[in-house]
Amino acid sequence: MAYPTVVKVREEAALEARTWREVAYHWMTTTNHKEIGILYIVFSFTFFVLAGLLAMFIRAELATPGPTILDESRYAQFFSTHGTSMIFLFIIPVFVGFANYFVPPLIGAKDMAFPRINALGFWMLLPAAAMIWIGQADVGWTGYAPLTNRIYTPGSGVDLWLAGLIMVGTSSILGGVNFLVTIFKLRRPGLTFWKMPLFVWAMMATSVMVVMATPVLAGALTLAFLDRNIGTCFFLTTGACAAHSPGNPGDPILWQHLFWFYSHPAVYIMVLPAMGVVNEVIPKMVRKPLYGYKAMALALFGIALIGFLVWVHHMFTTGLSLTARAPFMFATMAVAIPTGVKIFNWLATIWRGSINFRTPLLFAVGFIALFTIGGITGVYQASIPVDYKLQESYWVVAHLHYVLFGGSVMGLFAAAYFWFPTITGRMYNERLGQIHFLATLVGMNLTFFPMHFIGLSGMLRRTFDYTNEIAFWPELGPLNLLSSIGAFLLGASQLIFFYNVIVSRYKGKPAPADPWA
Ligand code: HEM
Ligand SMILES: [Cu+2]
Repeated sequence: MAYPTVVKVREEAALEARTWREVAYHWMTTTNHKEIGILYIVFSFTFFVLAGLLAMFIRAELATPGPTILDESRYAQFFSTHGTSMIFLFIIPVFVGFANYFVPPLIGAKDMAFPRINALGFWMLLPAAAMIWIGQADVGWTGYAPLTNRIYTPGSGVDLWLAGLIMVGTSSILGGVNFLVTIFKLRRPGLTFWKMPLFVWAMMATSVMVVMATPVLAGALTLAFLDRNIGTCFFLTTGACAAHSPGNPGDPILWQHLFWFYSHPAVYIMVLPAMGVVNEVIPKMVRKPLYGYKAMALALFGIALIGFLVWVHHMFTTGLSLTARAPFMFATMAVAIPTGVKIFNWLATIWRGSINFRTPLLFAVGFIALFTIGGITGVYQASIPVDYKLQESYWVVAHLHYVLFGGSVMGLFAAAYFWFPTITGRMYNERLGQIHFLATLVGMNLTFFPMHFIGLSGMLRRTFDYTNEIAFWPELGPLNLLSSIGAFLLGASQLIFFYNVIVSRYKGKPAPADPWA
């Protein structure tokens, strides 16, 4: 009877004896969906830290008026790389990671439909990230034309940024197709769409958006690249373009149409997976079935559909006619309907549940509260006249962080704590998780809430120095300082999360069969 133990001991010895080369080779060649999921998650959190460090520089610079630690061009590079990385190298890939790990088992599949393409999608992100970080382009995450043209921004930074984003986009499309084929073709027999877990529904809606929107971004980036490098005139009206094609000039506004046709849906590409997570977490933690399953699934697709019909709300001040703009105002406000369905169904699920106040639930409820604030400030911006005041101001920075930090990142933390026991087989430290939640909640509101007032007081986003503004609006001093203090608290509180995850991964208590019983 000693035999199995001996084999086991040998296997363990073999595992320990693996050199780092063998381990590296294993991870670099794996096509297993769980391992690729982990690669995505580790990659994304690395860029959360790096882009978060840039945010600390930004807020340190803005803590007081006048230049302090950065200069103007460095500042522009930092907020651009911060925005680009947070979106394309953190939030979007991190949910691809969790979905890689969980979608196949949730639908009874052994792996993704195309495991090698899955690996390719991940490995493309590395050179892409390197290009974006080496490039340090200073054109915002939006890369507006004609700023990206070589006439205005020479050097190779923007080329690297464009090429990097084309690779990120290609990786996204490969992932989107893979999820759709997996969900459509590899479900276990008998698992109809109406029986699928809502996280799978969310990934299905997200993947439809990825597959429909991302090619438009990739195309637009390619055109901008051609404008820069072979002198085409898609987005440029001045210089050589005015001379050589007078009757057929390019149009910088065309860039905005193409960019926002992708980038508004991208907001939902970043939020629908978080909603999917909240759909899984809440029923489990309040020990009640989800209220309104079908409505929740349809609402995901409702949001995805409307998400494609609203992009012009980013362009209310570009001189389009009112007739062109008005439908987009109403369409934008209509997103509140499916979103409201979700919010009220979550509240109805929690209502009279037997509530288990553990960390995943705290972050899920944090998601509902903060995402709702971001949604409400969005309705103000959707109103054309109000947007004339808010456009390009710090109000927008407040809004976008309530949606992306309050929404996507809170949902992401709910996922991370909720699935930590499944992925590692161990429990995280509950008390540290709760402290992390509280510190994040306080830090996040302290950082971003004052930005609404900073914006209303007349400070524009992408501002490096507000010495002139402060002469007119003295409140900008204390408000900016408050926001910076919040940012340092927010940054520091993430260390609690990383400490908890790393220590618990090796030393945490073994997870019981049902960690949330
Ligand atoms: C760690 C906490 C964070 C802090 C303190 C922070 C701070 C800031 C600040 C101050 C700006 C405005 C810079 C300017 O306009 O001059 C900014 C821009 C931005 N942030 Fe963050 N941020 C944080 C996290 C995030 C996250 C999690 C995301 C997205 C998932 C994000 C996405 C963006 C984007 C897209 C921009 C716009 C960049 C641009 O104007 O092109 N940030 N951030
Ligand atoms: Cu939008």
